[in-house]
Amino acid sequence: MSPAPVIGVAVFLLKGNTVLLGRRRTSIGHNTYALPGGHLEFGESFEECAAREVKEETGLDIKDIQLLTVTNNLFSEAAKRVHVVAVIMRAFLSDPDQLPQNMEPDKCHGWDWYDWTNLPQPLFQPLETMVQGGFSPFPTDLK
Ligand code: 8DG
Ligand code: MG
Ligand code: MG
Repeated sequence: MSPAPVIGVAVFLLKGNTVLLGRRRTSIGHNTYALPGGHLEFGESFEECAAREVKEETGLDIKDIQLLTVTNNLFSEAAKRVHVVAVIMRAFLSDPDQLPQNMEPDKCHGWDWYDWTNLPQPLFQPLETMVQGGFSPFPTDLK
Protein backbone atom coordinates (compact mmCIF):
# COMPACT_ATOMS: atom_id res chain seq x y z
CA MET A 1 0.00 0.00 0.00
CA SER A 2 1.22 3.54 -0.70
CA PRO A 3 2.02 5.71 2.30
CA ALA A 4 -0.40 8.58 2.98
CA PRO A 5 0.36 12.09 1.75
CA VAL A 6 2.13 14.23 4.34
CA ILE A 7 1.70 17.93 5.11
CA GLY A 8 4.61 20.32 4.68
CA VAL A 9 4.63 23.97 5.70
CA ALA A 10 7.03 26.30 3.87
CA VAL A 11 7.57 29.97 4.65
CA PHE A 12 8.30 32.93 2.41
CA LEU A 13 10.18 35.04 4.94
CA LEU A 14 10.32 38.48 3.37
CA LYS A 15 12.73 41.35 3.99
CA GLY A 16 12.41 44.29 1.59
CA ASN A 17 12.37 42.73 -1.87
CA THR A 18 14.32 39.66 -0.72
CA VAL A 19 13.36 36.17 0.47
CA LEU A 20 15.26 33.79 2.76
CA LEU A 21 16.50 30.64 1.00
CA GLY A 22 18.82 27.80 1.94
CA ARG A 23 20.51 25.16 -0.21
CA ARG A 24 19.25 21.75 0.88
CA ARG A 25 21.44 18.87 2.00
CA THR A 26 18.56 16.40 2.13
CA SER A 27 17.60 13.59 -0.22
CA ILE A 28 14.52 15.38 -1.56
CA GLY A 29 15.71 18.41 -3.50
CA HIS A 30 19.40 17.86 -2.74
CA ASN A 31 21.49 20.99 -3.45
CA THR A 32 18.49 23.09 -4.49
CA TYR A 33 17.50 26.42 -2.93
CA ALA A 34 14.37 26.17 -0.80
CA LEU A 35 12.30 28.04 1.74
CA PRO A 36 12.57 27.22 5.42
CA GLY A 37 9.86 24.77 6.45
CA GLY A 38 9.06 21.27 7.56
CA HIS A 39 6.32 18.87 8.48
CA LEU A 40 3.17 19.77 10.37
CA GLU A 41 3.11 18.14 13.80
CA PHE A 42 -0.01 16.71 15.37
CA GLY A 43 -2.27 19.47 16.74
CA GLU A 44 -0.26 22.37 15.32
CA SER A 45 -1.74 25.35 13.50
CA PHE A 46 -0.06 26.34 10.20
CA GLU A 47 1.18 29.53 11.87
CA GLU A 48 2.67 27.59 14.81
CA CYS A 49 4.39 25.17 12.47
CA ALA A 50 5.79 28.05 10.37
CA ALA A 51 7.20 29.81 13.45
CA ARG A 52 8.61 26.58 14.89
CA GLU A 53 10.31 25.41 11.69
CA VAL A 54 11.80 28.84 10.93
CA LYS A 55 13.15 29.02 14.50
CA GLU A 56 14.52 25.44 14.42
CA GLU A 57 16.20 25.89 11.03
CA THR A 58 17.35 29.54 11.10
CA GLY A 59 17.07 30.80 14.69
CA LEU A 60 14.87 33.65 13.44
CA ASP A 61 11.71 34.91 15.12
CA ILE A 62 8.86 35.77 12.76
CA LYS A 63 5.63 37.79 12.86
CA ASP A 64 2.59 38.58 10.70
CA ILE A 65 2.38 34.92 9.63
CA GLN A 66 -0.24 34.39 6.92
CA LEU A 67 -1.45 31.62 4.66
CA LEU A 68 -0.72 32.30 0.96
CA THR A 69 -1.61 29.13 -0.94
CA VAL A 70 -1.41 25.35 -1.04
CA THR A 71 0.47 23.21 -3.56
CA ASN A 72 0.33 19.49 -4.27
CA ASN A 73 3.72 17.84 -4.84
CA LEU A 74 4.77 14.35 -5.84
CA PHE A 75 8.49 13.62 -5.42
CA SER A 76 10.10 10.58 -6.98
CA GLU A 77 13.56 10.86 -5.53
CA ALA A 78 15.72 8.74 -3.26
CA ALA A 79 14.20 5.56 -4.74
CA LYS A 80 10.80 6.26 -3.22
CA ARG A 81 7.74 8.34 -3.94
CA VAL A 82 6.69 10.99 -1.47
CA HIS A 83 3.45 12.98 -1.72
CA VAL A 84 3.57 16.32 0.11
CA VAL A 85 0.72 18.79 0.38
CA ALA A 86 2.63 22.03 0.94
CA VAL A 87 0.99 24.83 2.88
CA ILE A 88 2.74 28.01 1.79
CA MET A 89 2.96 30.81 4.34
CA ARG A 90 4.35 34.35 4.39
CA ALA A 91 6.02 36.04 7.35
CA PHE A 92 8.28 38.92 8.32
CA LEU A 93 11.13 39.24 10.81
CA SER A 94 10.08 40.21 14.33
CA ASP A 95 13.42 42.01 14.58
CA PRO A 96 14.66 43.23 11.17
CA ASP A 97 18.26 43.20 12.46
CA GLN A 98 18.24 39.51 13.48
CA LEU A 99 20.60 37.40 11.33
CA PRO A 100 19.85 33.86 10.10
CA GLN A 101 21.96 31.05 11.57
CA ASN A 102 22.47 27.61 10.04
CA MET A 103 20.91 25.68 12.93
CA GLU A 104 20.72 22.33 11.07
CA PRO A 105 24.01 22.18 9.11
CA ASP A 106 23.40 18.50 8.31
CA LYS A 107 20.23 19.52 6.40
CA CYS A 108 21.22 22.87 4.88
CA HIS A 109 24.34 24.57 3.50
CA GLY A 110 23.27 27.93 4.99
CA TRP A 111 20.65 30.67 4.77
CA ASP A 112 20.78 33.95 2.91
CA TRP A 113 18.53 36.69 1.55
CA TYR A 114 17.98 36.65 -2.21
CA ASP A 115 16.49 39.37 -4.39
CA TRP A 116 13.16 38.16 -5.80
CA THR A 117 14.17 39.40 -9.26
CA ASN A 118 17.51 37.53 -9.10
CA LEU A 119 16.85 34.16 -7.45
CA PRO A 120 19.62 31.54 -7.20
CA GLN A 121 19.56 28.33 -9.25
CA PRO A 122 18.56 25.60 -9.07
CA LEU A 123 15.44 26.26 -7.01
CA PHE A 124 13.69 23.40 -5.19
CA GLN A 125 11.19 22.02 -7.74
CA PRO A 126 7.98 23.10 -5.93
CA LEU A 127 9.39 26.62 -5.57
CA GLU A 128 10.56 26.68 -9.20
CA THR A 129 7.06 25.69 -10.30
CA MET A 130 5.52 28.54 -8.29
CA VAL A 131 7.99 31.08 -9.69
CA GLN A 132 7.46 29.84 -13.27
CA GLY A 133 3.71 30.21 -12.69
CA GLY A 134 4.16 33.89 -11.87
CA PHE A 135 3.47 33.53 -8.16
CA SER A 136 4.56 36.45 -5.96
CA PRO A 137 4.74 36.18 -2.15
CA PHE A 138 4.86 39.96 -1.71
CA PRO A 139 1.87 41.92 -0.44
CA THR A 140 0.50 44.07 -3.27
CA ASP A 141 1.06 47.25 -1.23
CA LEU A 142 4.80 46.48 -1.05
CA LYS A 143 5.29 46.08 -4.81
P1 8DG B 1 11.03 18.19 9.87
O1 8DG B 1 11.69 16.87 10.07
O2 8DG B 1 11.82 19.36 10.40
O3 8DG B 1 9.58 18.23 10.24
O4 8DG B 1 10.98 18.36 8.29
P2 8DG B 1 12.06 18.96 7.30
O5 8DG B 1 13.14 17.98 7.07
O6 8DG B 1 12.46 20.32 7.73
O7 8DG B 1 11.13 19.02 5.99
P3 8DG B 1 11.35 19.73 4.62
O8 8DG B 1 11.66 18.69 3.60
O9 8DG B 1 12.26 20.90 4.73
O10 8DG B 1 9.88 20.34 4.30
C1 8DG B 1 8.74 19.51 4.23
C2 8DG B 1 8.18 19.42 2.85
O11 8DG B 1 7.54 20.62 2.45
C3 8DG B 1 9.17 19.16 1.74
O12 8DG B 1 9.65 17.83 1.75
C4 8DG B 1 8.32 19.49 0.56
C5 8DG B 1 7.46 20.65 1.03
N1 8DG B 1 7.98 21.90 0.48
C6 8DG B 1 7.54 22.46 -0.69
N2 8DG B 1 8.23 23.58 -0.98
C7 8DG B 1 9.14 23.74 0.02
C8 8DG B 1 10.17 24.69 0.23
O13 8DG B 1 10.39 25.64 -0.51
N3 8DG B 1 10.93 24.50 1.35
C9 8DG B 1 10.72 23.46 2.21
N4 8DG B 1 11.49 23.35 3.29
N5 8DG B 1 9.75 22.54 2.02
C10 8DG B 1 8.98 22.67 0.93
O14 8DG B 1 6.65 21.96 -1.37
MG1 MG C 1 12.68 21.20 9.73
MG1 MG D 1 13.09 21.92 6.44
